[in-house]
Amino acid sequence: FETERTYIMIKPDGVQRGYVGEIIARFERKGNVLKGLKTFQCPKAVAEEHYQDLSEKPFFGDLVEYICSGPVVCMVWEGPGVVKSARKMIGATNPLESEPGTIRGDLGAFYALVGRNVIHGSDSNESAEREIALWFGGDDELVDWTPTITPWTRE
Ligand code: YYY
Ligand code: MG
Repeated sequence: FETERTYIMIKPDGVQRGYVGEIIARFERKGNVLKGLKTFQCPKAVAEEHYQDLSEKPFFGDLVEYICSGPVVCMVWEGPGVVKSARKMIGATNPLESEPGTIRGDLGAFYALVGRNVIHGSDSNESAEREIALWFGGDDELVDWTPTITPWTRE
């Protein structure tokens, strides 16, 4: 597995319901490395750019409004194959269809609303780099570090 980065964001419902710590703990437990973290009140233009591929969808306006409805928590996680493993940990888009044990399966099914699904994770390496550049102001907002335990955890 290649060491790579992904963009993870706790959506306003996840923040309001107090799941920031629980979600961060799951990514840490998996052995990923936290390279960037901030709370952010998203302006409409950023949400529109983030979801640009969905701009023709009927739910686009609601989606943008929801992402801007309260603070989000923006994160960059690094790890081997983390783009795919994060998507697995997050679960299916619709919380009612996400498996138990996934973040959406465990924390999202509260609503039975596909749009309120607690968390975002990049769907490819290209999306990850685009989204990191969009949500973080530049490399000064990220820290390049390696945990001291790494020789024990990686071949
Ligand atoms: O990557 P993921 O978040 O699992 O789903 P996407 O297909 O990229 O859609 C982004 C976002 O849009 C989704 O998390 C909820 C919302 N959405 C919706 O409100 N209604 C749909 N039918 C599909 C997606
Ligand atoms: Mg997506």
